[in-house]
Amino acid sequence: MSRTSLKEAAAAIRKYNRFLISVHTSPEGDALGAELAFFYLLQKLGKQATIINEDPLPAEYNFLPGKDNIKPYRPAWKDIDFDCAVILDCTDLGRIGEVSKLNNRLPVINIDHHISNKKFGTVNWVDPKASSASEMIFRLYKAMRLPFDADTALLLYVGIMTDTGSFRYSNTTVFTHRAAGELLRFGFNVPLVYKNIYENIPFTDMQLLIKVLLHIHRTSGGKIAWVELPAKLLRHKKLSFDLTDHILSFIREIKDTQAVALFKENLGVRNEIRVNLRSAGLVDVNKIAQAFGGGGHKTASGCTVHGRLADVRAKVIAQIRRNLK
Ligand SMILES: [Mn+2]
Repeated sequence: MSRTSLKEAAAAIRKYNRFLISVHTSPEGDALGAELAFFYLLQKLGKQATIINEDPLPAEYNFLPGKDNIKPYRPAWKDIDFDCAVILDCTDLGRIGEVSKLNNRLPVINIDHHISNKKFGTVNWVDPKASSASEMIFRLYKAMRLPFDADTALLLYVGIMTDTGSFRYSNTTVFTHRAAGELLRFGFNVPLVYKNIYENIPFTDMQLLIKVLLHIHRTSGGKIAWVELPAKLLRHKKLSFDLTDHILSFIREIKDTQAVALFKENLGVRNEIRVNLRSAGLVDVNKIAQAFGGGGHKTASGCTVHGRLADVRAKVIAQIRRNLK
């Protein structure tokens, strides 16, 4: 099934000429790597492309080649005449935020690897077996017989590496390693890539991380662990570095933990909580996120829930408890 939709996606890409590219808000390595590598793919085909993201690049991704091609959303972009939108790494159109206002009547090519994808596109190439959107773009290059170069190789490697937790999560397959191996031939500095993304936390952010980790709560005999990021803790932070993944991966290392939840009060919006969920494998956190209008993968998901922090937390924890194995 996915092979047919890969062909359909490739055919649609050949057909159009002026592309709008976007990814989800709070973009991370996979979203950024996939969209920039896809931007270069379109350039190789001689097409015009503009990348528009609602949120800026987190500081740890400043080393990515081509990052200046990512433009912030402005309502004035409406005047630009696109003939196709390509949305990457998104379960639904709402995930691109304000940018969705730009593509009202445009045909949409939806390229994604989330099992909860809503198939919102005109063409939907959704492959939940792919480790990452970047791995799908890798396959697209192959299918369209386009060559990689040093920049695209680095971008796709970053996307695959970050979404697989550096090749240790269950989404890592033989194909993932084969793709990474082929990309590595371009000879970029892997330790430096790793250092840039994971070992580059500003000291003040590290102090915030430690403060958060001092208040890890556990319930159900330690099977569920959770932390909160209240707005008052984040207000003074410049939000340059994305700590979410660091917090979640630290907590999931605690013995006997089956599910981890992070509750973050969104700044600027009252009573809006971003919930990030991780599972050690037994609990299906995609199902839990979907109960609150979100989604993702079986072992990593998220949702945005309206309500007071304590109420949202109680509801989500109760739902996780019902889904414990
Ligand atoms: Mn992804």
